[in-house]
Amino acid sequence: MPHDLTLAIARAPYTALSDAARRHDARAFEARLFGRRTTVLTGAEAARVFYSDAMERAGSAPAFLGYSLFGKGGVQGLDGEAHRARKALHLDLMTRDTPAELASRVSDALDTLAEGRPDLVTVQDAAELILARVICDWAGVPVAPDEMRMRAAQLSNLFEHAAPIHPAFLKAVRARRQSDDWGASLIGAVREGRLEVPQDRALYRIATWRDHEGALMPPDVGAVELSNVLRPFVAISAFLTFLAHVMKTEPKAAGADPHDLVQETRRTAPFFPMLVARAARATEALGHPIPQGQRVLLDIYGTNRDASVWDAPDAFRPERFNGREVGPFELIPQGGGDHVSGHRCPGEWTTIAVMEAFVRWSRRVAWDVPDQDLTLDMRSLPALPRDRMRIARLRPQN
Ligand code: HEM
Ligand code: MYR
Repeated sequence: MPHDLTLAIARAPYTALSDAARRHDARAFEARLFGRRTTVLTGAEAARVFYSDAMERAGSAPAFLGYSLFGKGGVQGLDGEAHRARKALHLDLMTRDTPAELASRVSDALDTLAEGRPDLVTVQDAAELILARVICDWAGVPVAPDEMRMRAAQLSNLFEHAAPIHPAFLKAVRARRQSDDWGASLIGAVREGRLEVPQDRALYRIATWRDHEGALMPPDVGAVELSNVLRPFVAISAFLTFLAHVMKTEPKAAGADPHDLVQETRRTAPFFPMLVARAARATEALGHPIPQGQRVLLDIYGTNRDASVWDAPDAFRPERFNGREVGPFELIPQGGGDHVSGHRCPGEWTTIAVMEAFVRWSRRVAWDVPDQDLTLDMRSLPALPRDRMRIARLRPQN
């Protein structure tokens, strides 16, 4: 009887899979999850199998994610032709200029924040509000000034409480319902001409997009895809919090090249712990057989710390990225493999650009770090610092 990992994952969502791999002395092994046989894959070599055409996504994600983070009917759960077509919608929204444009808007908002010389800022909360404002404006989604805080909290609740290991999960469920209602009414309003949105904006493009069979998306599915643009952009806030955190806790952050610092932070931050798929046909990984229909978990956190790829994987060393070519399965905080044909995150370039803008901004301003709990809450997803990274006496540097 394979070992049941359910409790271990609830206790240590980031490290349970690589700990189990060490115990099995294998990077592909069978375990149980909620009583069901599950293959666990960890490390760059095994990750390649997770992205092979033997895997499918439909119906593989745990049901709770449909009520929280992802909603129902979105690109994350599609396969084959339907996935390719829907993915093209997301990739088309990300033109060559999009990452720089979004990063520049965030950079301006950060400068405005520092000009106000606030005494105390909680990086996580301030970033969520700034990012929500920027992405709604960019996407053509109208939000009244007095509504903005509510929408930012709603979008944040989708990813901060997505897993039911905490009573706050109910916040995510409520946020999902509100977000789906909001999105469906926006899409209806655009389709009926009650809301005028420029044709190049994400809201308009999603509302009028037709699939490979020529059909519009049902409004609730359109709402899920709209939230797939708004929510993850707001989730970049967690990476900005992790950046501010390493700037305080990691001696090597100070002089690092911005790109290297961003990559090392993405590699090490406890953010998206693991992914789920199912074997569409019998296959194998590193000699370990995977029967058809079996659930398969990919260990994201452990793969980013794969010792056969990264020297001293637990050490924070931005310079390891200097001049280094990174393979498609080696650094997978936002998924691995190919962005077009696979499920890899279409927002990866935008995430990197916004993070780099934050690093550059941090070097134009000064702040103090008041006493607080800087430990990461490793049982929460994402595992933010417990006090959400408070900074004090934020000011432009002369
Ligand atoms: C997919 C993480 C930012 C849109 C993914 C996946 C991960 C991820 C782990 C799944 C990969 C897979 O299933 O193989 C993150 C993290 C982000 C982030 C940690 C930063 C906080 C963004 C941004 C956008 C975005 C900024 C868009 C504006 C999406 C979409 C998918 C996706 C639509 C589904 C793609 C598919 O199923 O084909 N992301 N992402 N993400 N991400 Fe991101
Ligand atoms: C996004 O919003 O799509 C990207 C960032 C969300 C990170 C949320 C982390 C919680 C993920 C739970 C995954 C459990 C997989 C079995």
